Amino acid sequence: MAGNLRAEGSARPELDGSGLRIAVVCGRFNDAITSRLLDGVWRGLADVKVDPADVVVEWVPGAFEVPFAARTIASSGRVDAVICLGAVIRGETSHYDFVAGECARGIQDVQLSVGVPVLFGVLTTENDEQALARSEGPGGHNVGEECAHTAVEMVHLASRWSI
Ligand code: INI
Repeated sequence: MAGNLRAEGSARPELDGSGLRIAVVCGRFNDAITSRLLDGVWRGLADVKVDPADVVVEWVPGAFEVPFAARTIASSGRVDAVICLGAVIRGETSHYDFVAGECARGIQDVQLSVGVPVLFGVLTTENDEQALARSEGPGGHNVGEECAHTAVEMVHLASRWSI
């Protein structure tokens, strides 16, 4: 892939997620968007041969709750990666900044402290149009789909370096 160009929906052919156990934590807030991201996750996991029977989906109220759920699940030892989904869309107050910022910080904290890949599939956008453009259907740009591929890539990286 050249430069920073995105390759939407095109998993690297060598990615093989068979046998991996994946959890998805999905925020209900703005669920018109997060359900599209979740559809993208299912497509992306199928691309890389993850068995749907090895996938569990946990819904939480909103993006602010995502890190706690991700930490609980990642610490259980029962999954190889956690994919976090949410949609934080800017409103008229500063609430957006706190929810988006704490969600991103929390997710990074979880993966660094627990040592399990935790994927950031949380959209932080100015408006609905931007969120729709990042949660498209088959063949389009979908951050959930990208996270599914990246989850498998990072699990393999971790296993190459584990003793
Ligand atoms: N949660 C979101 O996932 N997206 C948002 O845009 C959002 N806004 O704008 O308020 C949001 N708020 C709820 C938050 O995630 C928590 O569920 C709530 O604050 C209770 O802790």
